[in-house]
Amino acid sequence: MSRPRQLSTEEIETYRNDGVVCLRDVLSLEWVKVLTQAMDDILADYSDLKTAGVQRDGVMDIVLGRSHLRALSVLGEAAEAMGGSVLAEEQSGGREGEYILVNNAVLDYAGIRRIALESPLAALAGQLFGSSKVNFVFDQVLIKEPGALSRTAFHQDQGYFKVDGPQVASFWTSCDSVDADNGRMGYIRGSHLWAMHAPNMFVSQETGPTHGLAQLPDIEGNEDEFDVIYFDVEPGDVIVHDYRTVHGSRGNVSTDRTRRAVSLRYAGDDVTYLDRPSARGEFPVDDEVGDGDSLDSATFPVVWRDQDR
Ligand SMILES: O=C(O)CCC(=O)C(=O)O
Repeated sequence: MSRPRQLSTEEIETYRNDGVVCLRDVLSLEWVKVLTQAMDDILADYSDLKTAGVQRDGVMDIVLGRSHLRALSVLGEAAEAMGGSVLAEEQSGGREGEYILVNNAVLDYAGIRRIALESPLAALAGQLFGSSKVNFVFDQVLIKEPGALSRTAFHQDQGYFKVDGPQVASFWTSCDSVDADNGRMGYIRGSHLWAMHAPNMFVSQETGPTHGLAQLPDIEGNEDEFDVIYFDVEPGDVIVHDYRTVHGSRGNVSTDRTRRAVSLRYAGDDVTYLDRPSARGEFPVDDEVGDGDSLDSATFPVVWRDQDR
C-alpha cells in the first residue's frame, strides 16, 4: 500500500532524547481500514464468547486459536487479592465497559498480522533505531470500551519482555480518535534512561513478586511531579516509545467512544533473546532461540533491512 515516509531529523531526535515520539499521519487510510476490520473481528469474537458464557474459572480469560484474550477486570481482581487497588477514573458517564487485552493477536487475526509484518511501521522502526534490520517481536490489542474506567498503570515494558538490548520499541496506534475522555496514552519524557523497574499488574501499581527490581514510585498519585506528556491522536498517527519509557493510559469515561488500539513491538540491531524472570508467560517463545541468541527466526521474523530503504 503506501511507501513509508521519511522521518524528519526532529522526529528521530525526539524519539532518542525523550524515549517517545508521536508520528503524525504515517499510516494511510487503507491501513486504518485493515486495522478497523481486525478490531471488528476481535470484538465480534469477544461478544460471541460473552454471549456463549465461555469463561475459565468464572472469568473471561480465554485462549482463542493461538492468541489469548483476557478481560482485564481479571487482573484487577488478582491485584486486589494481593492487597493492591485498581487505578480507575472517578468520573463516569454511567456505562460499564471492559478493558480487553489480546496477546499475540497476529497469530489469529490476519489484519493485525498484515499491519505487523507488511505495513510501513517496520521501516519507520529502522529509521528511528538507525539499525540495519528490524525484527517483529510481539503484539497486544488493547481495547477500552466506553465506561472501562481502569487506567493502564504507569509501567515500563522492558521487565515484561523476553528480549535484551537498547533498540526495542512499541508502536501504538488506534483506529479511533483518542483524547482525554476515551483512554489516551501518557509517557514520562526521558524515562527511558531510568533503571528497569518491576512490572505491575497493568491496572494497578501492585507488582506481585518483584524479582529484585525496585517498584516505580506512585506516579498516578503525583503526576505533576513527573514530566508526563499525553498525546491526543487520530487514526493514522502512531506513538512510538522505547521499551524502557514509563507509560500508561487513562480510563475511558466516555459513554459511546470505544478506544481500539494495537501495540506492535519491533527490535533493531544487537537485540537478543532473554528469558527474564520478571517476564510474563504470554511473550512468544521460539524453540530455536535461546538466551543470548539473535532473534532472527520464524517467531521473530526480520521484517525490514536497510537495503529496503
Ligand atoms: O493501551 C494501553 O492502555 C497500554 C498500552 C501499553 O502499555 C503499550 O503499548 O505498551
